[in-house]
Amino acid sequence: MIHLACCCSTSSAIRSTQPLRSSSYLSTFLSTRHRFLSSPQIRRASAATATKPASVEGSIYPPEPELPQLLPADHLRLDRQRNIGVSAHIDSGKTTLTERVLFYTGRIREIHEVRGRDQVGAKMDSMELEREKGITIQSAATYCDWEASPALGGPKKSYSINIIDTPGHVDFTIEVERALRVLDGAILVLCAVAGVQSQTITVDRQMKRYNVPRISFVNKMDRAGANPYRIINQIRQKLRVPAAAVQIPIGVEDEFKGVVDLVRMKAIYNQGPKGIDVVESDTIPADLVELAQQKRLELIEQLAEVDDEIADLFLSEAEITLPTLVAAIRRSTVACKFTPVFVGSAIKNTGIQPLLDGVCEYLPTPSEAPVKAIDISRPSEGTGANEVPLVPAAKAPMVALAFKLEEGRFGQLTYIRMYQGSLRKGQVIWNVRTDRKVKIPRLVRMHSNDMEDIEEIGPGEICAIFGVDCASGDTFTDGTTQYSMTSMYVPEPVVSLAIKPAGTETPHFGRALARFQREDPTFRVHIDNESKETIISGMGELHLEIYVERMKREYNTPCITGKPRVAYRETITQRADYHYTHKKQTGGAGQFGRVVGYIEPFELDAETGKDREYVDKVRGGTVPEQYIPAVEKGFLDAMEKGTLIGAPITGVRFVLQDGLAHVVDSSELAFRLAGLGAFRDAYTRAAAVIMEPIMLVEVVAPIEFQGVVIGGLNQRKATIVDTEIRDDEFTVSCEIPLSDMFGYSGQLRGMTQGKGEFSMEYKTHLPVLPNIQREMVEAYKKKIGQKS
Ligand SMILES: Nc1nc2c(ncn2[C@@H]2O[C@H](COP(=O)(O)OP(=O)(O)OP(=O)(O)O)[C@@H](O)[C@H]2O)c(=O)[nH]1
Ligand SMILES: [Mg+2]
Repeated sequence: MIHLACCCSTSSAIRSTQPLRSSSYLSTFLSTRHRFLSSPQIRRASAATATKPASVEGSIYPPEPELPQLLPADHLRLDRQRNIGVSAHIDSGKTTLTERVLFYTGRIREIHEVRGRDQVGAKMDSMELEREKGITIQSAATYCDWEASPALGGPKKSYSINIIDTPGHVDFTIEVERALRVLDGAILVLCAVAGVQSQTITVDRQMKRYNVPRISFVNKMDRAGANPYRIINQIRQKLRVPAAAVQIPIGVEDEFKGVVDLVRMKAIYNQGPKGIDVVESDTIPADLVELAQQKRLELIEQLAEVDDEIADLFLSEAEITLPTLVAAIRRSTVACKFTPVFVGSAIKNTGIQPLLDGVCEYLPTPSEAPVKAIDISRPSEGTGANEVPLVPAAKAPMVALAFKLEEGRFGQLTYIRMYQGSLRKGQVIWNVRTDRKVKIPRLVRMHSNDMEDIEEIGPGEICAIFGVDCASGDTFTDGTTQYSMTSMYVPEPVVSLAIKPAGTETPHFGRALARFQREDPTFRVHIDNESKETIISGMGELHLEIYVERMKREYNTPCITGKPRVAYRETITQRADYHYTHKKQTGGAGQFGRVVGYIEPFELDAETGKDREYVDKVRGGTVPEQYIPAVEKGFLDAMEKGTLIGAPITGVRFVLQDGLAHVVDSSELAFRLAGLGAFRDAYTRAAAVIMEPIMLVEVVAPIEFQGVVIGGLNQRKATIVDTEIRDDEFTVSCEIPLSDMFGYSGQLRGMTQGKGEFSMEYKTHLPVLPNIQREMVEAYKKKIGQKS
């Protein structure tokens, strides 16, 4: 039996994929035209054809699609197009940097600071809460045009750049995830003092997951203790990314006033109000000439490590010309083998324009960022044979991915990335997952929270459609293809809390929760069957706190919340067989369903988030076909709540092999209950364990507190992973169960006279210790016993 997880956006979409059974659909498929063929038909057909022997291949499948060609006009357009994300650890200056970019490119007239004295706030932090707290909560998209100075000289060239400014706080990591999923390149911002921090490491992982090339920007060069070379070493060592400076600072801290471009060996200064005038000079300050030469050589050496052409020239001591050097930096950056490092200070308006030139020079065009879709009309049996490269040609059949939703008062705003073909306002397009046609009533470009209407958009662009109902992760086509983009990684929630409206419950309560859940796949809501409480879960206390606050502000629904609790999971560690009969005879029609099979551990797929699988191995119709999905429903019901402590279950494969039905007494309900009962029965023999979230914690504090801080962490069952001492500060990285982290911020403050800082991110779920499991199970039994 074959499962096609074809057009899944999130793990829940994957879970709902039904097994495909009959080969009789083949005739339906063959007699239906491919254009606007309904996707269930196609899916069934693919399943059916996939089970056919290879010898008949070629005769019955749809012809392999011809790849669209990029025309000269496409190249002209794409060469001047960049889609970039700005990502980094919290507070490194992403929004401040983006504000400068918008100012220098003429998109905004005034610069407003994050938490500035004028109380206006930066353009990209448009939400009231973002402005109040001075942090980015949601990623925001914008676009601008930049007249870039080419490294090889000559007249300026005009580029259009789509930018997504992402939040740094780990609780909003899904915002980074979905931005990087659709962007071609990124600016990794680092603080010139703090360097690589815990979130930098997370963002680095996310960039690697989606193969996003990056240039690095060492910001805050005006701060005391700024040192770009230390940061470059950290990029090499902690992120394991070959890196080298392409600029060195002219002056540091208070004296920072410009950069030396090591590629062209020129000094670049910002002058005039807000650093608007870029002044270039061939004269490098005398005290920097030697350092510049040394760092230029280091750049070439680093490139020689990753690029054969430079390696050959370097070894033969041949001259490396400017065009060769620029081409090598670009080639190795685009190939994700190297990151060029720029320096600057966003707040002091220094070094931003050269960074923008770097974006245009070294980050990929949309045609250089290879993207594949799955042609779900073609069989592959997991071989990947139905993967099709998408080509950003304007005349190609349209393919776009919905990567983010926002629900406003006037309808849903859906951010899309155009991968292939063009889209016009009023056009009818196809949602591959739902198999529905939709008309695009409004097409807009986003400028943070402002929408700017457009008539048409081409491939390689980012825009938004207004008033279209769909889910995040849906693929749209023009109906001539059945291409589906793969899903993105959605981390598991780690904290949950009970919530209820402070006053009487109004429809606003449910409406708000439904909206937040639709917009944010890391925010989940469920009702606890025993306590009847509404439980919300998310990525951290701040994440949930923000939603509770938004309920009050945006829905006029102040809420009362319970204490944050760790979001535990249950899973099994060994296979267990089941032979289970659900039977009930109560006067009228009875209920009968027998199922036979086994459950076994299923490894989580980190890429797709898929954590469960239902496998139908029934032969000879012992369980009638119409009841097979009912058994799966029973299995999914059982997964919602484990019997150890009532936590959701993950990581199980449920295999149905055999069974028995009764002509009169069998029904869907009977088989659903049989599936549920069988699972619960086998669960008791499958060595089930409770899993808890383990967090990666990084603490930075003055060196004199090292002893107490490490002592405190050990008390909390930390596994120390790394410690680093730098000047008069130390950094310790460790892994700690989340349940041992509550109250840590207060303790750290107390231990370090308020000078210590820590950050925390979700790493994984791991089993709790056996004695703790016993205690938890006992406590749960008691709780249930008291209630019943
Ligand atoms: N000294 C100095 N401070 C800066 C610089 N750039 C930004 N800041 C300050 O750093 C703080 C954080 O800036 P943001 O731009 O909000 O940082 P962010 O990376 O967008 O933060 P999140 O989105 O919340 O992760 C603000 O107080 C800025 O004024 C800089 O170049 N030098
Ligand atoms: Mg920000």
